[in-house]
Amino acid sequence: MPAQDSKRRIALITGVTGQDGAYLAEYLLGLGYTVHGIKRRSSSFNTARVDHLYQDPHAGNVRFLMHYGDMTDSTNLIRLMQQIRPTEIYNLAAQSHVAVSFESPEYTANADAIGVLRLLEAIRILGMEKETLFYQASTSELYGLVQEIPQKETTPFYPRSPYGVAKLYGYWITVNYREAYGMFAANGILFNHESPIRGETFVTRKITRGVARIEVGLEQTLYLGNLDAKRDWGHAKDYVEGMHMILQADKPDDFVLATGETRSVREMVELAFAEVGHRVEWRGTGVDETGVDAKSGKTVVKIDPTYFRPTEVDLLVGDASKAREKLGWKPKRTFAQLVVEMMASDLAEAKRDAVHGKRSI
Ligand code: NDP
Ligand code: GDR
Repeated sequence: MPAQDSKRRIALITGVTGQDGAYLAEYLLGLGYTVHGIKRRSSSFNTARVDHLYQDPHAGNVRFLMHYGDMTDSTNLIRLMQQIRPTEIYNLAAQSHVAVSFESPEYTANADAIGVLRLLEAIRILGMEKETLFYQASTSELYGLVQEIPQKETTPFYPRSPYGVAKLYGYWITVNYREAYGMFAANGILFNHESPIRGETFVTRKITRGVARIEVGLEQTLYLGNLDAKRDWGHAKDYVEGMHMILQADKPDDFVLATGETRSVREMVELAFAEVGHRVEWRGTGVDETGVDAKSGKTVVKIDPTYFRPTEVDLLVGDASKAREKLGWKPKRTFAQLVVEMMASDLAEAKRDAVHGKRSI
């Protein structure tokens, strides 16, 4: 365990503007940390998820600070690390969309694989190996093509996308720097986790948002890809607590965080529609399959093959026994609660949109 100054609790979160970054920042602030986040420069606002945490830098005793940066820019990362000297780094920044990684494989590798190396090297260059704990956001996508059910820390990896392959490098370079330089560097191998602030193009949020917009009359049809993929979906709030626990362990190690339950995209659609009192019946097969509202007879789900992936991950279900036994981590929220919470949030948003409409510039 690095000789940390016990008074300093300074976290650096890359990817602070994302789903997990926002929840983790809020959680660590609640624990008394000073939290620094790296955000990307953008021509439009990209801080909506953390705006409620904003503190006026002109006021005294500011504990939440954001800095411009990018995982593809070593000089920027080294300078920020030198200024902040974090006691804990959570590397959450990534091009995190699996389908997009087939469109932008080189960029995905640069940010998601070499980006991890850049941060680890920054720690070494600055001689911070003994003062900084490092968390790497690894993923169940490492398992890819099913080798074992359920998947745990010892299950062989077989990634199925440029994203998964880039994250494989991130996983192993973290293990290597731990072994080579004695750094406290740990991987959380997290299975899918969702929330009302999940990005709108990931399937759970796409479904809850789409169902809500159909319900209020803003849209008619939800277009999806593979309905039979199965995922182990948990709640993001439980998982960010797990990230923190991984860095508080006596020694650096790698941990699976998962619920141990798996459901198909199809089941997720049925549950979301059930939340607003509709039953979906499935008709037809293959790309012609449709989901029909049992009462009105309207087609509410269609297949769009552009959402199929060149190589798919069919089934993920995790075994988080190691995290339960060694860290005392287990998820507190159920999948049913997650769907209720996401639907309530998206319905409220859809109703607002229905009243106010789209603004023109
Ligand atoms: P999001 O896509 O919501 O957030 C990703 C964050 O990374 C955003 O803040 C994004 O910035 C930032 N980012 C992307 N590219 C760069 C870059 N080149 N330089 C700096 N920042 C960048 O992801 P999640 O919050 O869901 O996931 C967090 C991490 O955990 C990711 O690494 C993801 O791969 C991994 N993961 C996620 C799981 C999940 O189910 N959610 C499961 C397992 C792993 P911007 O807002 O500007 O786009
Ligand atoms: P995933 O999440 O690829 O597991 O990666 P996503 O929600 O994108 O897909 C889950 C499954 O649903 C199928 N699917 C669709 N997916 C999307 N996005 N859009 C659709 O219209 C659609 N229709 C069917 C997909 O084919 C897939 O099988 C997420 C990300 O957060 C990663 O960063 C993270 O590492 C993993 O979870 C664990």
